[in-house]
Amino acid sequence: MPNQDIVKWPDDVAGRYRAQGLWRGGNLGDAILARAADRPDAVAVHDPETSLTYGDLVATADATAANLAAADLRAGDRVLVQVANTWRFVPLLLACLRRGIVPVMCLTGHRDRELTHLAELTRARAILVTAVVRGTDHLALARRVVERSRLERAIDVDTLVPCVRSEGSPPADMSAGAVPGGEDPALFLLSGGTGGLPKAICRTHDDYEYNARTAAAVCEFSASSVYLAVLPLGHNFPLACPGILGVLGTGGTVVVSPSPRPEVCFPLIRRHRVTATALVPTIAQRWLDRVRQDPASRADLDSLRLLQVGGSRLADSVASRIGPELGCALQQVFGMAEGLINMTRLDDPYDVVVGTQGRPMSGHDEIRILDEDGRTVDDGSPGLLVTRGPYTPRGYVNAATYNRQAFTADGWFRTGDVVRQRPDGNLVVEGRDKDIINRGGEKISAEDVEEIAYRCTGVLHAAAVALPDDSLGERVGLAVVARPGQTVTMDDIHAEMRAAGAARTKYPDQLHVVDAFPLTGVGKIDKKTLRLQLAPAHEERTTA
Ligand code: OOB
Repeated sequence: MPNQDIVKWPDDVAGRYRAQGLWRGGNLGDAILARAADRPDAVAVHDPETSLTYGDLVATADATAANLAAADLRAGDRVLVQVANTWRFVPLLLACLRRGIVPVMCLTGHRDRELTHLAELTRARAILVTAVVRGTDHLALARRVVERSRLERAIDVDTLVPCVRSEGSPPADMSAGAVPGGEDPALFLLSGGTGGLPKAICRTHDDYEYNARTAAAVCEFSASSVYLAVLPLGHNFPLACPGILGVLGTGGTVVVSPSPRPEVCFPLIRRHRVTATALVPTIAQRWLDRVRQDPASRADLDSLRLLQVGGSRLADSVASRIGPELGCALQQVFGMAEGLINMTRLDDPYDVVVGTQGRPMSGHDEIRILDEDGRTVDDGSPGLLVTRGPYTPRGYVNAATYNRQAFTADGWFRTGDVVRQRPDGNLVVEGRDKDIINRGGEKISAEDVEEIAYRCTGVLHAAAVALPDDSLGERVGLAVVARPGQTVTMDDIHAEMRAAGAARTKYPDQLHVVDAFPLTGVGKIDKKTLRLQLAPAHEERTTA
């Protein structure tokens, strides 16, 4: 059985989701392109270089599917995808979905260490890459990973995804033959959560289609919506919350931005009359700064109706500036690759939009807030958020042992987030109970940073912690106890990071050599106290 590494929803629960019409049993790619036949001439995708109509998109996805088949990739195969933000991502994704080839959504920041791990974890057969991204030769990287892993080949997406014009002809039907769908795997998202290297989350055709459709409904997307995809396209937020899949599923247009910089995004918004986009708080802040510095640039944002912000905590003081300074509505989104998406609603009162991270997007989401003993907290008290629902899978891929920790016996996912629920149902994220660093929305496992730090000969003990950062929200702090008579410098640590082939975002931003770590009662490193001890040193940081 090829999918034995995947945890399915229990049969009775799946049956209920189907009976309620939440899960529709089809192929996600087909569902997303359902509107293409009615409007082959409408624009589906723009990027700074190319525009594709819905007809072109189907024709291009079709040609891509043929190229995937020619590369001997078949339904059920898994492929690592490390693609830059360009138009090619969209037909590539649709081709994979319609052929049942399962993309594993890697980030362009991933290097040898993460890619090799993901290849083994997911038992992927190939890696599909944009050859060069911001000066990094990803094809060379991919070839190196092929040599060191079970991967059979590296393929440049420029050759895999040709631009095919449909010349107004109705889109061909690619769906002939057995098309995977329903509860089959559609794609794997990655979790940067706890426990070392990234884990994979299998999202099915049914659950992800429901995810994109529900988010699009909450955000009131329609055929006139124009969505600017700014964040890395393989991330759940720009992909399906509602993102690319949500906007295409309603017949709208996606504009792909190669960069989050306001100098790049603002002209794209103006040129394509963008109506909605999604940002992490760090980038939202940069956009606000841009408008403050150059008030005329605000005119570029005229068409923008909705700015979604999520991925890490948006400070109330920044939230309150978005409406008045950017001239669009704010929606806070508190989501996760593992499923549950919370959103403030478009007609929510000001205090909800500015002061909360919203509530579950579906009435079928179940949430509970628990104390450390697993009991529901008193109303309004902070506690650990757990969740189940029609788009929250019941386990990570190929992670039986870890799943026993991350999920309760009755299938609730432990998010690791500490929240409180207001009487109006909205959640406020108060903190977290998981050992990660949320660096500008990118999640870094403290354990992985420590694992590499321990390779440094001078390091006796290592602890990575989140430290405050004015622009990123959090930065990677590393505290070490040196071996007697030895020194440890930032250069030593960075050299180990390089030797390990780790993603650049994991490199510590700040290093502290301390005499000893504070310990908890049971003798574990007390990271809460350590963070407090290091945070005041914020000003004297050593920056790489
Ligand atoms: C999104 O997904 P991931 O998988 O990169 O990260 C999930 C984690 C959450 O468990 C939480 O710790 C944090 O990121 N987070 C937030 C937040 N949104 C996510 N913390 C505070 N406030 C928020 N608004 O980050 C993600 C996925 C889909 C949509 C939006 C975000």
